[in-house]
This record gives sequence, structure tokens and C-alpha cells, in this order.
Amino acid sequence: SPWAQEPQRHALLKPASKRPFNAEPPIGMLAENFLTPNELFYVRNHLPVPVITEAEYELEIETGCAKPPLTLTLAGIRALPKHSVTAAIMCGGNRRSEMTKFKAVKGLSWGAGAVGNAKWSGARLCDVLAQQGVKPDETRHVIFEGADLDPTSHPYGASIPLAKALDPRGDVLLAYEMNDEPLSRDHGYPIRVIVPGTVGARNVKWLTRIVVADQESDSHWQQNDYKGFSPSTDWDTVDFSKSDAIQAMPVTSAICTPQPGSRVRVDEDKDGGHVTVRGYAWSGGGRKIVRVDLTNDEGQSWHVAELEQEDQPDGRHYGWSLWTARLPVTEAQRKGGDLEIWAKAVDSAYNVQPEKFEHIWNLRGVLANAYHKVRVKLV
Ligand code: MTE
Ligand code: MO
Repeated sequence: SPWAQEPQRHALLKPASKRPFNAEPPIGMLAENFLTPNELFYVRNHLPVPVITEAEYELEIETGCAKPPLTLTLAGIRALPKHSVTAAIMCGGNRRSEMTKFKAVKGLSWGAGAVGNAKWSGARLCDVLAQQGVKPDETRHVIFEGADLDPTSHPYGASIPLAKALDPRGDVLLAYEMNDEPLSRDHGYPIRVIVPGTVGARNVKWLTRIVVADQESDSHWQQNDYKGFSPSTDWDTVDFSKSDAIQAMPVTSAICTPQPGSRVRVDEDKDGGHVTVRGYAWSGGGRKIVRVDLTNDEGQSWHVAELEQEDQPDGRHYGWSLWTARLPVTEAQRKGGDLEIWAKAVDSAYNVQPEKFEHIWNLRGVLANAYHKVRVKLV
């Protein structure tokens, strides 16, 4: 069985599916650490985890340039200049379970935990490609293939624009470390590509082949999945060839604590009762989070959260931001006993989350970035 050699996983990762293994950590724990602990980082596998030994591992690079294809070993990649970047990786289907409540979508029912933030280290892809003589070209693509094979022996694959791969500020890495540890098998041992600011699906794990090409990857996941559509497009009308593959992700945020349905204590202060709310926010394309707004009265009053984030320039701000807010609670809200808290984030382009899922609904349930709304009980 191809499933006989799956790795051990942390007991707190709750599977959305077991074969292939897909799981997110308890969302209540996500905002506890700026760098998500490796063993609690969500796992999204489409296929069985391949078995790769360091001795056998090879990465093939075909650039179509005058130079012959290059084969790199793990030692060869480790010998290149080492570069680190803090980047969140988020699945295109993160928060799908909220969108499907509006109207059913097809896909794994992710909560808000199909995201994690880590320090990734490895060689820069731009250095390797430049060394091979690859010249900037706005029309070309870089295709990545994994060692994980589907039942017809086709590998998992994805592609990104060549411009992103060659941009030194793009920070695309051939990564061998996650938070200063060697990559675990679930996260792509021994090498995965990290494409900061870009949807999880393009961050190909167990990377075995890189091809510079005139076309995007022809893989299922590039062509017929991970694309957005109009709310009026359904399975009988959808034409995947008509939509662009998702690359940079839109701005989003989520409330990690309190959890929906939980009983929340009101803190007594000299200026009245308050509840403390904590969560994450992130935007794709290196756009920094500039503000997170919270309301507990359906938007009549907003409260600006305090941000915890790395000091990185805008356009290269790939890590997530954690945030904390203290929300005042009125006497009437205390008497009523119920509170609904909403969060929305704003990025450096002043993009803001849409209020409702209704107008961004799409049949695959991707890009689910409406306000995060959490209802709690006050005690
Ligand atoms: N790479 C390979 N080879 N196979 C996969 O199934 N899944 C992709 C991406 N890279 C995948 C892959 C998807 S959809 C996501 S969201 C991220 O890996 C998840 O990365 P993680 O499991 O390290 O969190
Ligand atoms: Mo994903």
C-alpha cells in the first residue's frame, strides 16, 4: 500500500481527511506563537507522502537555456549561500467551512487553521536560475514537480511566473529548514520550494524537478483547481480554462480566541467591562498588514487591534501578523449574554476583507476571506 509509510503526526492535528493526510491545529492555539511550532503546522497532502533518502535525493533543473540541465544533490543545495525568510503559508481553501455555510462548496472543510507562519531557510531560486543563465522574461513560468505521484504516476505539480522566481525581493527558496529544523516528511523533506506571499498550492513539497517553460504547469492543481469564479458559476457552467490560477492571496484575518460558542469572562476595569480577542492577519504578495479592526456591535463602533509583526519592508512582508484587542462590553450586552465579534484586516494597498461570503462564494470554496465572525457567551 502506498500509505504504509506515512509519518507519525501530533495528536492535536485534527484530520479533515486521513488518506491523504490533511489536518489543522486547534485554532485556539494558533495565535500563541508568532512562529508556528513545526509539529502543529497544518498539513495538506494530495497524495501519499513519498519516501526519500538523503543519499538518493536529486533535484533536476531544466532551463531551456544553452546550458545543459543541472542536477543538484542535497549537499549541493546546502553548499549554496543560505538565506532565511519568515513566511506564512496558507491553503487556498483556508476558512472554506465558513463559506460552505452560506451555500455548499466542494473541498476539504477547513476551519481557520489551514495556515502557519515559519522561518524557512535554504538556497535562493533566483541565484540558481541566474547561475544557469536564465534571463528575465515576463511571459514565462517556472514549473515545480514533487516526488509524490498520483495513481497514473503523474507527480504533484504547480507553477509560478518566472518574474516572481527571479526577483531577489520575491524570496523564493529551495528550503531545507523550517524554524531551524530540517523539514519533516509531511512538510516536504528534504526540499520544498517556498514561494512567499503565494497560495500554499504553489509551495511544492518533495521537490524533484524545476522547469523554466513558456506555459504554466499542466497539472490538475494548476489547471483545474485553485482558481476563483463568480458566485453565479456552478458545476454545470464552469470552464476552468477561463480563470487565472491563484497566485498571491487576498487579505484575511481570523479570531483565534475566544472560540465560537465558548463562554467568555468579562474583565472588569475602571472604564467598564472588556473582553480580550486575539488572532492572526495576513495578505499575499508581500503586502504588510497595516490595521485590524474589530467590532462587537455589527460595525457601529470599531476598535483597532495591537499588531505583533516582523519589521520588514512593504512588498516583502511575507510573515503573518498576530493581533490583540480589548473590546468594551456594554451593560446591555452583558444582560443579553451573547456577543458577536467581527474582525477585518487591512493591508498596505488598503485592500480590506469583504463583509459577507455571499458575494465571494465560489464553487471550490477558495479565497474565503470575508470578515471572521465569532459568537460567544458572556459570563
Ligand atoms: N506539494 C506536493 N508535492 N504535494 C502536495 O500535495 N500540497 C500543496 C503544497 N505543496 C502539496 C504540495 C498545498 S495545496 C498546500 S496548501 C501546501 O503544500 C501545504 O503545505 P504544508 O502541508 O507544509 O502545510
Ligand atoms: Mo492547499
